[in-house]
Amino acid sequence: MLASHRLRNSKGYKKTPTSVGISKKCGYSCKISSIVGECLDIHDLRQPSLKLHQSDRHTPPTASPGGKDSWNGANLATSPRTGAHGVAPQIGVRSRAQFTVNKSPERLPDAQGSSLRRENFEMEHGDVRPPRRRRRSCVIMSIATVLLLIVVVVVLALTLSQKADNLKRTFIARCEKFQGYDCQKIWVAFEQAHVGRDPCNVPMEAYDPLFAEAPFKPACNRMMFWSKTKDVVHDFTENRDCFLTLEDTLLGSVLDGLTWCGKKGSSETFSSGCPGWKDCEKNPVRSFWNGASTAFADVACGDVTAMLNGSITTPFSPTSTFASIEVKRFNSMRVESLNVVLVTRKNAVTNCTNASLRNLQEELDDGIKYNCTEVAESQVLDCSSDPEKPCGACW
Ligand code: N1C
Repeated sequence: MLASHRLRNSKGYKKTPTSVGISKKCGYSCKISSIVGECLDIHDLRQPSLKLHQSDRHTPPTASPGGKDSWNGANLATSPRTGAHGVAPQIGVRSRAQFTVNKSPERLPDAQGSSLRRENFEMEHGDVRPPRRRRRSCVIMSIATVLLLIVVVVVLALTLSQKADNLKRTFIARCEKFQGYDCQKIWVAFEQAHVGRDPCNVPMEAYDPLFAEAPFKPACNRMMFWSKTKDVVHDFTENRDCFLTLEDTLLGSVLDGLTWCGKKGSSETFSSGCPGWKDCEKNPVRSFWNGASTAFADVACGDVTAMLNGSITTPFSPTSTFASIEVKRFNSMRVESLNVVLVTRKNAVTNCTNASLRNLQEELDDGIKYNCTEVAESQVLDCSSDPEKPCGACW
């Protein structure tokens, strides 16, 4: 700090320091060997900042924690060339001031004192001109940083566009497993629901053209609804044909597990940076599932099944899609009964007498019969893995 203070305040140091210049300043009255000390004694001690310097000049410079002096980055580490606290001259720094100092030690009479004076001098003069080498590495570092930034931006852009491409590829590939549909047309109907829109302002109705393109067909007595049992129910329906979930229909299947959204002013579909399920109510994913669940429940008919989770205290949660949308859409003109399969584990916390299930019964239209069966998860899994077993025997 002190050195930096001196550098800024001493008019002598602002000039390019040379042995000749300093000698002239001394009026040739000082010897080259005591150039630092005596020059200052004669000319500069009237300046308060340099009085400080004078009194301080026998004090070795203080190194910052990184081993660098804080004002010019000079290396203050012990140097074999300059002694215990010597300043190692920077390679490539060729100010004449340094030349003078480097040459002078043999001629300095007072070994310790002059060595310290020399340190101060070298510290203060060695780096007055910015070293060319440091400047060069600065330029190289800047170029490298800019290049790195460009690479990062390009990679990021490619990754994002690839992700969006992946979404379309997945959509089309899943869609093509269903025969008799124009998957490109369905993709376009899907896109129009969210592209160019605020991702928090996509209403359920935005998907009506999509639902019109691939409508949900009634599958009486085979329709399976679920809540908080996604894995076990799909494990079951993947292996057995006797039940059909929303994810087994074309639209449910193409979008299952995917995330998507648009952005205002953009014609793209994004698959990252989209709002989460609870971030805002009208996000494109939530609106799709709400719309699809409504449409799927609207066509429910005959005996309907719902697989609920017996390992949680509220298997019929009022905030679930099943409770808040589907059950409300079951119409007694079409639906004869709702059969709840309560999937339990060893230490089940819930059974068919659960309070939330009583709420479910009350929610149902009069005229829709209600049944509840507790079924061990292992029994459902056994049934999933044994296609020969008749579905009626599973619970
Ligand atoms: O809120 P939930 O269950 O009760 O919703 C399940 C219910 C099912 O009967 C489906 O018909 O609602 C329908 N449904 C899906 O088909 C579906 N597929 C994937 C609702 N949500 C669906 N998802 C995702 O599961 C959805 O993105 C959301 O995150 C969960 C909701 O599952 P949940 O709470 O277990």
